[in-house]
Amino acid sequence: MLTDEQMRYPIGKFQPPASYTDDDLYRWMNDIRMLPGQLRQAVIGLNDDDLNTPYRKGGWTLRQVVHHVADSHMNSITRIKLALTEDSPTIKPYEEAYWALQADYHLPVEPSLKMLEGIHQRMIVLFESFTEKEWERTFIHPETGAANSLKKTLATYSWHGRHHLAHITETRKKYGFNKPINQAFYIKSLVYYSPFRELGGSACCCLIARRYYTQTSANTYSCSCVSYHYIKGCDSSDLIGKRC
Ligand code: NI
Repeated sequence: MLTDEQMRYPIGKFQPPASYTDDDLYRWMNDIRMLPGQLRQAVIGLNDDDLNTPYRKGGWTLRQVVHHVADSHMNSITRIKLALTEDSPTIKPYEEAYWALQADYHLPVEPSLKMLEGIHQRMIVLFESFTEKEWERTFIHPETGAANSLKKTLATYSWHGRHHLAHITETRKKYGFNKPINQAFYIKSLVYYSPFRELGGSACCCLIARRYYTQTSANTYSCSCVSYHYIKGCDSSDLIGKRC
């Protein structure tokens, strides 16, 4: 179990990458693809009291963490698009500590999970379209004056998502929120994932379907697929959006 101090950076601080190989970019893009589903799974079964638990003394509650990730990545995609469409623009920072005190941070986490699903789907389409020229485009952060390339931005938000995901998963371990979810609602996540590298480059398919089961009586469950991610080139298009 991590101490409060270790909980500040449960996966370590962000280290600017030493390299940006194709494999590095591919791995970070996968992190972006997976995060919305991983976050959804991380909070499943948490009640209001659980969500109002800080991940460390004086830290944000799990609820604030989820809303923060949505706000942060919303700002990120704005910066990405500014960098794509303007010549090294200076972006607008925001006061994340004060954002986390606004009324919308008391909402259930669902609105922010939905935001992240949409934002990450759009981020991935952008990243997949990039050539070396786009990866090298930059924006300026006014606090440091430094130019941030879009490939560094990808690395940063891969880390940022995993960093906050760990706040939630480690807090669940700490407080025993991992009690078996045997309530009216649970989630099963199905991942069909075939990296195109392993398929010789000719085919790629990634379908992440999340099925929600709602217990309707002692022995019956209703089920719905509510979201999925799909990577171009997959010939399993008959699976897309299929109800179960
Ligand atoms: Ni953050």
